Amino acid sequence: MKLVSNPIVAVAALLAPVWADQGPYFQSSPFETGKLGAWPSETYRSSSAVGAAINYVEYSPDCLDGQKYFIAPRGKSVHKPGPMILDQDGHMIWTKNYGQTYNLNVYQFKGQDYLTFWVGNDAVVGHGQGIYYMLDSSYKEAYIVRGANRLHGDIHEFHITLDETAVFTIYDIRQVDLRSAGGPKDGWIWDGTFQEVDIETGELLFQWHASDHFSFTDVARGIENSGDKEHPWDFFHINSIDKDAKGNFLVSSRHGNCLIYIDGRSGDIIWYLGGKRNNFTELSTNTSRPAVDITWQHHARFRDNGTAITIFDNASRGVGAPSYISRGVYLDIDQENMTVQIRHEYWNPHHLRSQSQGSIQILDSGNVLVGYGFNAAWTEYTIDGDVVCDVHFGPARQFGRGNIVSYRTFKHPWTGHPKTWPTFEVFSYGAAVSWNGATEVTTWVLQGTDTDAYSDWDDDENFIFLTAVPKSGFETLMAIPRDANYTYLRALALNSTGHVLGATKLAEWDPESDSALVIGGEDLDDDIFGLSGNVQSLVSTNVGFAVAVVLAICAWAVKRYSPAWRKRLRSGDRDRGDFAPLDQFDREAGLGDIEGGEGVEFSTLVMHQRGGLSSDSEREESSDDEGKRLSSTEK
Ligand SMILES: *[C@@H]1O[C@H](CO)[C@@H](O)[C@H](O)[C@H]1NC(C)=O
Ligand SMILES: *[C@@H]1O[C@H](CO)[C@@H](O)[C@H](O)[C@H]1NC(C)=O
Ligand SMILES: *[C@@H]1O[C@H](CO)[C@@H](O)[C@H](O)[C@H]1NC(C)=O
Ligand SMILES: *[C@@H]1O[C@H](CO)[C@@H](O)[C@H](O)[C@H]1NC(C)=O
Ligand SMILES: *[C@@H]1O[C@H](CO)[C@@H](O)[C@H](O)[C@H]1NC(C)=O
Ligand SMILES: *[C@@H]1O[C@H](CO)[C@@H](O)[C@H](O)[C@H]1NC(C)=O
Ligand SMILES: CC(=O)N[C@H]1CO[C@H](CO)[C@@H](O)[C@@H]1O
Repeated sequence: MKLVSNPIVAVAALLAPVWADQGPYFQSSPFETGKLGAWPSETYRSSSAVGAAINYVEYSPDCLDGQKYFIAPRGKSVHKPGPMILDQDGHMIWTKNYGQTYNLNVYQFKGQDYLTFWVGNDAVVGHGQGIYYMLDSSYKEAYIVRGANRLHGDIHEFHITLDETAVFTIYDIRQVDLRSAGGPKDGWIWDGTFQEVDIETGELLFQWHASDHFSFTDVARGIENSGDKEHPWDFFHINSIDKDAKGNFLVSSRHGNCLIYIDGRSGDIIWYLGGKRNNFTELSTNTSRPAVDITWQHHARFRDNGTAITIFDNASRGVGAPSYISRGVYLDIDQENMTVQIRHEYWNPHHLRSQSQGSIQILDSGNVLVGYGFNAAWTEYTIDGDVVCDVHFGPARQFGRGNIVSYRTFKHPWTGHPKTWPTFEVFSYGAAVSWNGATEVTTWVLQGTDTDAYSDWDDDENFIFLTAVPKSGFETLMAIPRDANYTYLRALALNSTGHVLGATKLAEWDPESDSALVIGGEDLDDDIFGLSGNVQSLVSTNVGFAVAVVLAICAWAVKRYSPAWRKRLRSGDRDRGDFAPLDQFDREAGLGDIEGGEGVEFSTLVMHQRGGLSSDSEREESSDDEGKRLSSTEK
């Protein structure tokens, strides 16, 4: 039998952990100007996955609620698009190369949490044709939801209702008489359509076509794309669906600048909020823009049992047209007296104008998360609208160009137990380990052995403890003790109570070699990992191991909860940006040298805080004329 591990080595490793993936930036001007790349990202030694890097423009510990962020980065600069989960510290947890992905979210279905998202062809003028995935906590594709009647699921909405059914958007080509809107008798439209289906059987429960109920003359955009068969007119532009306890639907029509409330049996429109047929009397007097003036909005959801609605009011018609500052709104509606009043507004501190996409979520903590869709940003607010954290996942210089976008942004609790092997790479006296999607790992343990007999995996005589290191992000680096002399190495993943959750395959180790020799690893879709129950007994009998695990867990807890550690962690970022503690950060010096791009106005980015809204309202007014000019010439 080999030497038993050396706890001193383990302690040394704990005191000087190496931070593998770098973690978030704080008010980094190189990040915002694009000096860190068109898509600032994290790459790893043990995995070919690419994680989004984030920059905290505003930061507060009040955002640390233990939940995860859900985005789906895509766009010209994103070379590996797909669904992505980040932890509250900005480290990636999971991604997979699904291609163009929209609307990554978490829903409960029959008591289990599922990751839901759309994948497909999004190059169909402003909408898409694809399918919806529901992944369980092991990242297995538990359900695939498709449109019924051979129609394709669209990017804009996938929502699991209170009845545990799925509702989603569809753009269905239909032939219609467009003479009422000044078009041809033999006209063609992309009809704003939605379906409600049974998730398990795919059975169609309800289907609704906008052109059966919504007048062509009630839209805010005139006929575009000529309205012939080759260029159908997207007259309604459906982009969100919710269903209330009464069984009726709330649908957002972007091109109608309104929300409509639809009878869940007849499909008739019960009321309009905003747009040309607005039914509501506005009670708000203290807001910069009335509730009934929502424009080009997204993501309408009922709140408070149908007595309130939240909307991402992006107020921007699209690329090329004048844009207005986007806001999140929380509205109180009285469906008896037909009144509406704005309870809260959420204004981004940098006055982002999102020409498309965006989301608003009320978090479990009571805070509000607004995703800026077309701009690579999200902001967490208090319920009253004060900014708590403001985060960019792409350079602000590129905002407004759509190079890095995420259709919506969400924050939820999530526990992932992947059924893959953790991936491992060894180089000289260093080892790197990661486990795509695993949320429960707190400690990595390195072991050595001289046998590669796989049948001996549950034979604890063969594996000798080398070191233990707290998990430090998506990837964790471990220093291999200098006195180690084994032919093979592997790493074990431990949770916070010291249970082994998984093990890497064996790596053949050559300390002279800088490049890795790994048996296994890399492939994110590797074999299903079947860890035998005996691995537990294998490690628990080893005294050095037990000591190290306790130390590793303590170190992890210190890192997790101690402000001092956090500070130290952050001071390590000094080289990576213009790091400065938030209270000392000099905006002029930090971001002031950024030159304006076509997108966001950088003077705005630098100078304006929440109080600066008034000057922007003036600017809005002056560009209003431009808006009118453009829409009149377009007609
Ligand atoms: C909303 O207005 C329409 C007319 O545009 C009317 O037919 C409908 O009854 C109104 N709905 C409510 C709930 O008042
Ligand atoms: C929700 O609203 C419905 C009527 O729309 C009412 O019957 C129900 O009691 C309400 N539920 C709660 C929890 O307030
Ligand atoms: C509608 O208005 C009436 C009269 O102002 C009021 O008594 C009633 O409570 C209102 N309904 C609701 C649901 O607030
Ligand atoms: C506007 O005033 C009403 C009534 O005082 C209040 O309930 C609401 O929260 C205010 N809205 C905003 C956005 O300040
Ligand atoms: C490692 O062990 C082998 C035999 O087990 C021995 O020949 C070799 O010299 C050792 N190397 C080091 C660096 O200790
Ligand atoms: C660690 O994993 C074991 C085995 O899966 C489980 O029983 C235990 O509850 C886990 N500990 C925590 C804190 O989740
Ligand atoms: C208050 C405000 O900004 N309203 C504008 C919203 O956007 C439309 C065009 O998208 C303008 O016409 C409104 O004036």
